[in-house]
Amino acid sequence: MSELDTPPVGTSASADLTPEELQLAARNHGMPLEALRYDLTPAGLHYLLVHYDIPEAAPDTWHLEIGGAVDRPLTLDLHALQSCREFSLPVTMECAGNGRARLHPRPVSQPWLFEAVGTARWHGTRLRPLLESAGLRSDALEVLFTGADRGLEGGEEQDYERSLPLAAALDEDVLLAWGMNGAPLPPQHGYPLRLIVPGWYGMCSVKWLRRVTVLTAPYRGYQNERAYRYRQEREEEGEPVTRIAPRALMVPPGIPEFMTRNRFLRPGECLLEGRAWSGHGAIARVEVSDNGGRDWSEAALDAPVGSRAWHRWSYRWDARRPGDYELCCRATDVTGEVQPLHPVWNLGGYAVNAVQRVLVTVTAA
Ligand SMILES: Nc1nc2c(c(=O)[nH]1)N[C@H]1C(S)=C(S)[C@@H](COP(=O)(O)O)O[C@H]1N2
Ligand SMILES: [Mo]
Repeated sequence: MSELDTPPVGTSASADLTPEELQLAARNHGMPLEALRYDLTPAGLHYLLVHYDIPEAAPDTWHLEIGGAVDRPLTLDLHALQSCREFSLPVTMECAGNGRARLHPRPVSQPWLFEAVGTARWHGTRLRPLLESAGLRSDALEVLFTGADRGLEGGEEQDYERSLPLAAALDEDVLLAWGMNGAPLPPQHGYPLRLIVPGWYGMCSVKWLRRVTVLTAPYRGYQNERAYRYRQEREEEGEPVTRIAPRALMVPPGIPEFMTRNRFLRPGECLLEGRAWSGHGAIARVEVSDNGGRDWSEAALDAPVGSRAWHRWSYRWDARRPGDYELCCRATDVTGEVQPLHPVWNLGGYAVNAVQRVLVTVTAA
């Protein structure tokens, strides 16, 4: 029996999406790749992922509780929060499952291809001063963030909640956000309040945030212990999924064919452009290939849109010769980490940052 005959539970060796994957794909959505043109992704084009349902939120009765291993637990309503010192920051956020649908066998979950990313300016206040004014106890180890949404996952009924190591929660750029791109948070992005953890995959940025609990022991809940771990087999403990791996994406050039989305282009020079980002720091270089990754050329790289946000890149592609091309782009970040050419498999389909491939036909004129 070949490996593909016995996929681990929760994967599919079939090219066809299951009805459950289609259901998820129709509720959640990616950022159309042409929206890579914007420095800040308009809210409606930002990717969206909601595990359960968008909860009802009455702003007048909303409270955020800050408790656990603190000396002075706090309860803040929206008005009290919004009278804290304002802070806003452009942040590139990406779902840990981005790229999952290109694995074989495919982990059965939200079937992202490339587009589970977006950059918004998030408006709110820094988390750190609030934790400090609550008085962190010396044995504080982690901080747990709980949303108002509830569901079943892996057979467990749960509030959506995720814990962060204390040092990560104390990062100066972690924010409690009530605004997105200068407007109130839309319901689907966490109204009235969400956490934003720059540099970490999206699952850490808990939406509809209602409770912050300082913990003195490692959190053992579902979203940290069972989901979001790099594993080859279900029984493995695995390593936690944390920061965003580097990735570059391009705006697919030319015009698409409706069903295949393959691209068609008249001969001539073509300006390729896109974005690149990493949760480990800035991007050091972006390279472009027009032959599926055999040869690479250096793209021009702009300064990032913000210290925690993507860079624009561009490349003048000589597309004068008619024919079929496989365009690729790949990013290397300041730590030297570079995107792999082919997807690297793991059970949950996390951080699959293999290079983007775009099939382009340069027509005869
Ligand atoms: N409360 C809550 N927070 C959540 C989620 C959720 O389902 N519930 N999804 C997480 C995941 S997996 C991602 S990738 C991001 C997506 O944020 P966005 O929909 O605003 O792009 O939110 C995170 N925060
Ligand atoms: Mo996600």
